[in-house]
Amino acid sequence: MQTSKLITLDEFTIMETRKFPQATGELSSLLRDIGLAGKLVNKQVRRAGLVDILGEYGATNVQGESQMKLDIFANEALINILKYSTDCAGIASEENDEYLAFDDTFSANSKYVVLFDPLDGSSNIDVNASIGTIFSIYRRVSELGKPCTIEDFTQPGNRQMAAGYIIYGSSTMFVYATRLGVNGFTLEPSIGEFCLSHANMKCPETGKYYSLNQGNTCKYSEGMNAYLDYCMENKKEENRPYGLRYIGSMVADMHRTLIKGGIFIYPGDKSNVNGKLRLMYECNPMAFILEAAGGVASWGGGNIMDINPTELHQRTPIFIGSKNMVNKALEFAK
Ligand code: P6P
Repeated sequence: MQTSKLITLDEFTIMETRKFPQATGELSSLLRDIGLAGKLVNKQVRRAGLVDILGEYGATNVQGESQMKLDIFANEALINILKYSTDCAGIASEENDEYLAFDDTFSANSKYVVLFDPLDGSSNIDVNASIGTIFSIYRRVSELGKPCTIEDFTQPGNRQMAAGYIIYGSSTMFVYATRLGVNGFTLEPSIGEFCLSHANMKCPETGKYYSLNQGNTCKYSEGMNAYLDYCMENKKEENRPYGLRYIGSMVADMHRTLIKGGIFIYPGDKSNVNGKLRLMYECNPMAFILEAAGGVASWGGGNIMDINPTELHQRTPIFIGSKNMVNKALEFAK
């Protein structure tokens, strides 16, 4: 039986590095470290119902959200692996009030920092819906050899070197983007490796799904409600009405949007002018991925990745997905 050549994440990142003779391999090594953290989290997620890891941790995070035990496990797995890697100067996490500068010599001489949401969509854990880890990688702007600084963690999204997510769904996938493009890897449990399964991923220019929490309609602007009417209008020749798909887990909704096309929206509204989702470790990485795949990501008045951050946990409205659908939505929402 012909066995197709499996290309693991490790092999793929090394092959990508070879396209840049001056590359040191540090970014590849960092991606592999994050992949290892994903495998550790996956092991716990897959058995969450069997071990005492479900249920609330009892603490609340910087967002004021109750922390699920899996949140804490995922956060600590990422921090510990990146702290002892040789390629990360420090991290910022949704679960931590402040960034962490790793204080050993190796880390102080590393040129990258990583921001992440360790387990996004964690309110879905107890109902076994897909959840995910989101990460964003920047080259630091602070002096090598010294601890990283807040300026390393508040760069605009257009300075990202790489970004990606791990989705713990019907299968576990590692999807990441560099400026070369977007590639997806599916975990093969029998060998414990992420293997290339979705090469050179592209977001279709249009799609048939819109994805938002329609329960918030009462808080939406007139323009947003006009857009919803547009989505639900009976225009067969324009493939409308669109279907509504909303899982309530950003990684799951974004993974579908990347593969099938469509639009995901979490807009500002009358009670939260900046919406709910976080710029640095949810919206910027997803924007980087979707734009590398030919999609568009806007805050409603410009590109998400052009926002100059003022604080680590700031929120932003987001309109993201198929180019034609986002541009149409912006005509209404502006
Ligand atoms: P809402 C999950 O809590 C999350 O941060 C994202 O993963 C998801 O897209 C969003 O919030 C869902 O928010 O208000 O619709 O429940």
